[in-house]
Amino acid sequence: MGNKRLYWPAKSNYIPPASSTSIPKKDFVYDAIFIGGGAAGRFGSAFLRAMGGTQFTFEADNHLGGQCCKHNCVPEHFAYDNSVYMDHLRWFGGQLWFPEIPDKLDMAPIFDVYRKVRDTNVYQFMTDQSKGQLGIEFAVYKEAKIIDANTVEVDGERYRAKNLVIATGARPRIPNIPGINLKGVITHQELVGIDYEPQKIVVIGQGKTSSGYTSFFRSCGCEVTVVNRSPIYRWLDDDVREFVISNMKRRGIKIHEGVKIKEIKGVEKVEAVVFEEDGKLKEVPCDTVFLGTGVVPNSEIASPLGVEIGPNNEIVVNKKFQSSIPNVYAIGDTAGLPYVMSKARQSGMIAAKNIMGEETEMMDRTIPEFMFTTYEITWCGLTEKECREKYGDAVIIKMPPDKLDIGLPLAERSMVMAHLHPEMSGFQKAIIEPKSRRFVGFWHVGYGAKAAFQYLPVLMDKGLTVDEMATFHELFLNAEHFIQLTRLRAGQKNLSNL
Ligand code: KPC
Repeated sequence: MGNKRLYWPAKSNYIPPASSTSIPKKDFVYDAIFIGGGAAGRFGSAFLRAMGGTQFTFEADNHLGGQCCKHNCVPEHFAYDNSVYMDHLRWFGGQLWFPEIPDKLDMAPIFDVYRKVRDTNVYQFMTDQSKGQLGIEFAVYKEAKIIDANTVEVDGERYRAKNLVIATGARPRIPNIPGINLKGVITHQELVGIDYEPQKIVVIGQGKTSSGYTSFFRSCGCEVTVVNRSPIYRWLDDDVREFVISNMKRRGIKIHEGVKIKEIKGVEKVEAVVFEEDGKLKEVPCDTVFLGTGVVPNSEIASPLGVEIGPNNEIVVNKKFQSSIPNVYAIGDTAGLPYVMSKARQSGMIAAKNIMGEETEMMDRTIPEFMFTTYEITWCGLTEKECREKYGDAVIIKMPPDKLDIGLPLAERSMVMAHLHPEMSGFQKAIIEPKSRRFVGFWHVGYGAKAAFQYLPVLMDKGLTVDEMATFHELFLNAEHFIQLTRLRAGQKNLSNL
């Protein structure tokens, strides 16, 4: 069974104007041919062009920008934004000036709106920017076949390049569970094209993408049950995890951890999920199963080359994103973990630099991460436990302090929550290695701190101390309270928790 579902649902009507796309040259040797024009391929192509190189990018789908604007980042954030509004209306309804909302709100029209805007605005922007501003040469609806390390075949014609860059992304991992092919078993890809109204959803697997959708389903008023093989969100700091999970449960999401999924039941359509928990068989009725069981890199295209493939089907690369054949690069999700946008885009840039003769490796920076529930959860660096294990000690600055259900933190977007439901306004934590007085981790659950987490790891990697942060200028009231809280402790010779 495995990963045989390779279709790309949620079809789009967008067709780029012929004047925006290019005709590849047959009697020419490009510096690079990119296979795939998603985030990695598009940024790589743009960077190579900017450096004066020649490229051609073959895209199998109808647009550049890849899964990001089709099934991943954009719909995920759109669902999250809707989710927060619905969640807030549910908690605020009937108080202050807030109206009451119905128990069940439909999600199909939400994705209808998303698809319309995507097809007309986002795809068009991808075309216009790529061609007009960046000078990328590309063609869409073009399935490329690799012939050798310098040649691809498209529509029966052969094209040549000094380097090949494989940027074919990843697909959802479909677990081997009886009933997995029943109607109503969907991934985030099918969700975007949903044409019925789910009422009862079982989410199998709680990854960083399914987490946001889990809360979105609940915000819409669905009955939502999470089933997971192991404890969920094991990557989070313990205090952060506690706040996040307790707030999911507070909103009525049922969570079963450490379970063994036995079967997805149904005749034509999914009807229930059966799993084993504490040695007992349990059955949760549902009309939809949402899979959050990870992704698999699309590396099959490289099989004619015999490049090294890793354990999760990724093309194995070095820090220059070269495969085991030096002039064949793999970038983005095709090159394996981490499956994050920043790596996708940077890997394109790094491959382009190396192709153009500027030897470059990906810098060993701390990578910030985020996920959604009805909160934005952002982090970089170590958990408190990891800090104690590594350095033997940790000083913690957090808000709210232990056992205090107070309306803090509070800033834009958490103000009303902090006043109406103080215990739910958010949570944040900074972790300091006390001997060096350096920050080693930042964690935030709330709203509006994500942008800061693009810069905090850079400062942290440069050795940011509490004494230095105490000199920063906060824009009070600010989503992350790290600056002002740090300043309250920086005067201490021996730092203590706050
Ligand atoms: C709005 C938007 O830019 C989302 S799609 C991004 C795809 S890409 O710029 O190629 O990473």
